[in-house]
Amino acid sequence: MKITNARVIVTCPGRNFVTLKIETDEGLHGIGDATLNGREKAVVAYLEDHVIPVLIGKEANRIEDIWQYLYRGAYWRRGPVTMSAIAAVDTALWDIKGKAANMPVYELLGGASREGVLVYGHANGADIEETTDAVGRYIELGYKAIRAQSGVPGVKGAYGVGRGDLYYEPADGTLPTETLWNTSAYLNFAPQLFDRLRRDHGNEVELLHDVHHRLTPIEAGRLGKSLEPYRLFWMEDCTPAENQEAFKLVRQHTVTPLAVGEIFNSIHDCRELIQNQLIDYIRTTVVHAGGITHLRQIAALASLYQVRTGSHGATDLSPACMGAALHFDLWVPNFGIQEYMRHTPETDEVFPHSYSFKDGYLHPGTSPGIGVDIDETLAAKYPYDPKQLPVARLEDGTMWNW
Ligand code: EZ4
Ligand code: CO
Repeated sequence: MKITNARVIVTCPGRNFVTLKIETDEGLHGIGDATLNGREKAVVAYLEDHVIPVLIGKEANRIEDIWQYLYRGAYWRRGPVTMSAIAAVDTALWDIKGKAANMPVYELLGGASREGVLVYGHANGADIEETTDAVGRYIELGYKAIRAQSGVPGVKGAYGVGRGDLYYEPADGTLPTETLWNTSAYLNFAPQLFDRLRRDHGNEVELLHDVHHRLTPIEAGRLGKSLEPYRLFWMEDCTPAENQEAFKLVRQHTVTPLAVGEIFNSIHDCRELIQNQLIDYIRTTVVHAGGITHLRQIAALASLYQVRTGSHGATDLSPACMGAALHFDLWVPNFGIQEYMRHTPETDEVFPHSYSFKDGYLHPGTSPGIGVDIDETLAAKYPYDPKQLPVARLEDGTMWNW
């Protein structure tokens, strides 16, 4: 089965998505997500100028060989642009292989290891009152695990506070929105938020929190310690992870479980954190970390150290990524949890999919392949709308981590 054609589809049904569609001489096609939020066009150019020309005529069944060809063949290894482009090819080829075998991708990987994929939803609000109400609504919807983010008194632009709680989308400006950050106000506030959430909602629901790279290692240790009474499922991205040794300091001070990795794109980014058991959950996902082929290597490494998966699943990851991730999650032995932010109804229409939510779990469905397609006619009605992620500064003007 030869690859005869491949093209990139850019669409903006509420937010921008980049999708690679690969066609074969047997009439089967597959799709893969290539969306890199705020940097979409870089991946489009990478695919169109450098990847698609070498795909034409290649054997579509040779997923591993094509992965190695694109990875080694670039000479310039790793990086989010390269690895998102490779991921799109890889996902589309797994989709095609599933269709050729008439099996859902989780069957090709080794079959289901569980009945459903535990997901966490995003509850957020401008203050504690709004946030606790939002958590209550997610519990009513059936969620067993909920990420809680709240506006912080005195902080203009705390991370994760949406406009309306269902479809939070941070990439909101043609030029980056400037937000302000105040670490001491946040460190003072966060334990109050979780104290209130436990008092209002009890101990059964799993609560998660994303620090979004804002703290230094010792501040992260202090936050983790102060949140211990509220038994978080995890504290995410508590400090930037370029310097992975920094997590030793965090670990020395807290037993709050740690999750890192949504901005990682290769097993080499994860290796030190995993091998030194400095994290509990690895958050790499299909689209930004080289596809299913690479993600399973990361998961295998993690399994040696009892680190479990907790893949990124924000709205900027398209339904094509979500579908592929759910097949992976249903199979992977050391699964932990999957992030799940609902897409807008317009996005769901552009990407018809077989995955479904029930009682706090997602199931990828049993359609052959990844179970997600793209309606190209509908996609063409939503032209690309350039948007960038915000930036953050401290109150004295110093650039900080958004
Ligand atoms: O800010 O995906 O855990 N989820 C997150 C996300 C990221 C966005 C960036 O594009 O941190 O909401
Ligand atoms: Co995050």
